[in-house]
Amino acid sequence: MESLANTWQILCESPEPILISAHIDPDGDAIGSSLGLWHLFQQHGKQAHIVLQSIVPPNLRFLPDSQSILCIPQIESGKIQALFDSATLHCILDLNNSSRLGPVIQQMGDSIVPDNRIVFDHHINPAISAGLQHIYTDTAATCEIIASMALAAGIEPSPKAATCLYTGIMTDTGGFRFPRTNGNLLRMAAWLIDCGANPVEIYDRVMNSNSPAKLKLNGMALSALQCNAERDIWIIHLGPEQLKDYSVDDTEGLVMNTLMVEGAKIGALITQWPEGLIKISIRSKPGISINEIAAAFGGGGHAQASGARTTIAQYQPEQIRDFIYSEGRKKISIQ
Ligand SMILES: [Mn+2]
Repeated sequence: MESLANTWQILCESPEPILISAHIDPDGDAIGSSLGLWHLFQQHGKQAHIVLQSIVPPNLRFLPDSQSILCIPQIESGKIQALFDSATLHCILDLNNSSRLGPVIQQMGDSIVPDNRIVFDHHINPAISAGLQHIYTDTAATCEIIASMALAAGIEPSPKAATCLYTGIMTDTGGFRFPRTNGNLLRMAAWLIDCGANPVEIYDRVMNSNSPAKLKLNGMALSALQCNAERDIWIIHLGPEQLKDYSVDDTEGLVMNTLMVEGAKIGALITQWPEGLIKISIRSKPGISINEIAAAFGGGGHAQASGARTTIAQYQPEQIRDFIYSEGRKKISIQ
């Protein structure tokens, strides 16, 4: 395994353009790490393009140069294909299974040989072939890894780069509250603030950006809270009728409501969409690992934060709920 400093050297010596991708339905860490790395390349006069399956969520569009991100729904796919045809290096961020790139990017990415992929990620159970893998499951965010690379390479991130990297660290730690928030992470965040990230403004732009409709959806989710007999697993299930005016992006973060109940050890959000998609998000308290529950539905993620996508053709939401109750109890009992 190369050191992060050596990997930066490899990146700097790579032919241009370099492509950067992160996961479908990008969050603050996916967008922040992609743009953070892109800005580090900018500082070094290196030509790079960010190509994503999904569009940038509205609350992350304030990030410097987010409008330069090339998203499949917004760009003619031939242009993105041409970039893949001309690029020799693909940086893959915040995912460790190429299916998480999304179908179009995954397929286009196949034109770049695995040896010329570099993965930066912090999820468990990697299943991706890449020439270089910087997968550190003890880090809080991919942005932390990119910032560590800058630090190791002796680069001071520009204010724009620092803003993007700080954002991903803040969002993936739920504002420095989730596991893996430690002294090193806070020192890293402090360094990014010293480099020009504004923590107050970033929090305001990312978090205080809900539409009234989204807040009402949150209200609907709170009203739908249900639990098992032991009252330690709390689940929100929203059906197609409740979601018909919303998108998957609108449900981001709703699952956190489930762990706010006193005594809750596992929480889940099951959303059933009008077109048949079922999205599952599962969270747990430290010491309880729930990624295997998500894996049972073809998903994955972290020990304490996992998710999966399936369809109504495969599972009824009630089956999923009951499975989470029964498997969740097993996880809690072995704690
Ligand atoms: Mn992440």
